[in-house]
Amino acid sequence: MHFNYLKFEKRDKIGILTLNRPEALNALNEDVFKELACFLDDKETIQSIRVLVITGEGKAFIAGADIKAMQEYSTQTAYDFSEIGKKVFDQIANLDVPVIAAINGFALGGGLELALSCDIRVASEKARLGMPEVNLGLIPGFNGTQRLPRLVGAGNAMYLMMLGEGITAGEAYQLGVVQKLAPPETVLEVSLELAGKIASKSPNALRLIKEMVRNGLELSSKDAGKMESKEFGRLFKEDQKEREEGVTAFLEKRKPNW
Ligand code: DAK
Repeated sequence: MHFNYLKFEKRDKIGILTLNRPEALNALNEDVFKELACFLDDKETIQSIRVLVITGEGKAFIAGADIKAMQEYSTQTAYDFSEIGKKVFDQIANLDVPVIAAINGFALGGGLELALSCDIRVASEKARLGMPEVNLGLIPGFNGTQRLPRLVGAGNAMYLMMLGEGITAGEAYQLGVVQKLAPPETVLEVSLELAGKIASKSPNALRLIKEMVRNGLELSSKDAGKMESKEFGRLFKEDQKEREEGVTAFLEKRKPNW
């Protein structure tokens, strides 16, 4: 598959997807979204990896939605942009494999929203993150108004969205927006190391953890608890090879093979 704005490579079982539009700080326009949707729809590629790492080429992760392109939007093109953007963000959030955002630089607006749709965020100590939409008379429109408060609480989310100022990676780490910091230039390396550890775990358990957390956030804690018990019970069906292998490997004092 040929892409103009994406690069993809595989290192062992880890996929590295790089947004490659550095001249515009990897800003998201419709073409970038179309390529992302196409990549994420490619089941064969996704099934061949255990973890996906998303990063940006150059000095930015993603500096937001493309502000220049927005100038020319009609009602229809704005609607199309919104539809494809939301599709892509949901594709990332619902991907069967864990997704790590390796935030190498600016992660602003739609760029931070994309990082929020990933499961874990690693950031360069020099990165700046923020939701500057309010400065443009906009609001975060790719579910950021929902994902951010679920991650950091309503007060912190309001603070970031209402002020529209960027914060340092260190501040983002303290708030819980980012789960790990890395010295500049090593963010990909640190992310890959983390991805490698995760890739050694049971793929089925990883998929279920992701499903339970994401679906559970939409349910009452009572219903979420029921859902978890049901899935936990299903792990003890006879065809659950990974659970069988994990437990057997522990008892045989060896590494599981899945
Ligand atoms: N869009 C388009 N181009 C951008 C861009 C962006 N978001 N950010 C940077 N660029 C371009 C710059 O215009 C410049 O292009 P040239 O002038 O060279 O042609 C090039 O990238 C390099 O940027 P700078 O020269 O500005 O680089 P600096 O290091 O000086 O500054 C910066 C870096 C990140 C502080 C600055 O570029 C900046 O403030 N960028 C804008 C950040 C921003 O406000 N981002 C939020 C965008 S609003 C929607 C859903 C969601 C959204 C919209 C709609 N719907 C559901 C419909 C989301 C909205 C947003 O994300």
